[in-house]
Amino acid sequence: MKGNRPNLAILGGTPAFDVPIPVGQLYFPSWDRYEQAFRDIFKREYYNNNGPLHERLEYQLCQFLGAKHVLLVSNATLGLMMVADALELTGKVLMPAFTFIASAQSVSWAGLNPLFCDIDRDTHQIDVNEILNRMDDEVSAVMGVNLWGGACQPKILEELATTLGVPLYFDSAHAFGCMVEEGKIGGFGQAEVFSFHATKILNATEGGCICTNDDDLALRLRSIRPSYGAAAPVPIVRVANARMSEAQAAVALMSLEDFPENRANNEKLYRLYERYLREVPGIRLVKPAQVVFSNYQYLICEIDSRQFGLSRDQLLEVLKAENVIARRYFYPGLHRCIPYADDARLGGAKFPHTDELCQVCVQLPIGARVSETSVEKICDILVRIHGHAQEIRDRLK
Ligand code: T4K
Repeated sequence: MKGNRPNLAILGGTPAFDVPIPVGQLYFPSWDRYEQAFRDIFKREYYNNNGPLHERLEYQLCQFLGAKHVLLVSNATLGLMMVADALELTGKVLMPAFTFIASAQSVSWAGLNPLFCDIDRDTHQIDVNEILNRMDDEVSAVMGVNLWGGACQPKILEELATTLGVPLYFDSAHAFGCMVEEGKIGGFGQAEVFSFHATKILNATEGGCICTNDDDLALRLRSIRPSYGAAAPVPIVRVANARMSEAQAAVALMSLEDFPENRANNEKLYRLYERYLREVPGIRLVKPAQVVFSNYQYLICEIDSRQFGLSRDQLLEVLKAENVIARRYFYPGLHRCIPYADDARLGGAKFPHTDELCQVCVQLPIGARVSETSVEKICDILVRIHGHAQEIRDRLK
C-alpha cells in the first residue's frame, strides 16, 4: 500500500473512486454471450414454464450440488416459504436472530412465527446450545442459516434435529458452492435454499433454488411452485407461483459456467484484504467459518472502535465520501425489527452476541466488479482513516 494520497474526502480531499464501488457480487457475463443467449430465447419464442434453459439449469445444478432434486424458484424468500409449507409446519420455527430479514419473513408469510436464538460470537453462526435453550413445544422446525460463505455445522444440526424430533431446513442464500467436511452445502436437512439474487455468486439477476434429497418433499414442492394450468403432481393447499423464467435461467447458466473463475477472484481479493488489514488496528476480518471450501461471497469485518478510532457507523460515512459503498449487515438484529421487536413471544430473551455484531460488522466490496487495485485503494483508505481518526471524529461532530 502506498498510503500517499493527499487527503481523505471527508477531510476535504477528492473521493478515491470516481464512481461508487458497491458491495455484492454483481457478475455480468460478456455482452456477446448475453446477446446470443437472448437471441436463442427469441428464436424459440419461449419465455417461461419449464423451458429448455430452465430444465438445463436444474439438471446442471443437481450435478454441481450433488442433490437429488433441484427446483428453481423466483427468489430464495419464496423458496423458504415453500419449504415451510411443504413440510406442513405449525407454530414456530427456531432460527438465528443474526441473519437477513428475509429468513424470518419467509416464516411469517408461511403463517408461522419465528423464534429467535443467539449466535456464536466468533463464527457468527447459530449456537447449538442456544437452540437447546430456546426450544419449546410449539417449535415445529429448526432453520439453520449458513452465513457469509461459511456454515453452521449442518451435520451437528442434523443430529440435534433428530434428537429433538423436528425437521431441519437451511437458508443457504450465502453458501452456494461451499463445502463442509461432511459434504457440499445443499445436501443437508430436509431441504436447503439458495439465493441467485444479483448480489450473490450464482446470479440469475433474481432467483434461487431449493435442493432436497427427499422424493415426496420434492413432489410437494413442484406442486406448490406450479405452472398454472399444469397438473400438480400431488394435491396441495396453496400455490406459490414462484417460477423462474428462461431469461433468468440464461444468466444463471453463464454464471454457473463462470463460478470457478468468480470464486477464485473472490478468494484472491479476500487474501489481499487479509494481508493489508493485518496492518490496521481495530479491524478484524471474519474468516468464512466451519467450511473446507468457501465461495468468499462476503467480505465481513468487525470494527473495534476503541482500537480503530471510529465506530462502525462513522466508518461507513467516511467510506461513503470516498465512494466506497459498504454495508452494516445485519442491522438491527431480527429481534429488534418490526414486526418482531414488540413480540411478547421473545419472552424477555436476550441476544447479546447478535446485538454486539449488529453494532460492529461491516461488509466491504468484493466480487466480479472489484479489482485488486480497488482492494488496495480501499485498504489504503482504511489505514489513512485510522491514522486521522481524531481529526475525523472532530469533523463528524
Ligand atoms: N437469506 C439470507 C441470509 C439473505 O442474505 C437473503 C438475501 C435471503 C435469504 C433472501 O434471498 P432473495 O429472496 O433476495 O433471493 C441484498 C439482496 O437484495 C438480498 O438478496 C440479500 N440477501 C441481502 C443481504 O442483500 P440489499 O438491499 O442490500 O441489496 P441492494 O439491492 O441494495 O444492492 C447492494 C449494492 O449493489 C447497492 O450498492 C446497489 C448495488 N447494485 C445492486 C444491484 C441489484 C448494483 O450496482 N447493481 C445491481 O444490479 O439486499
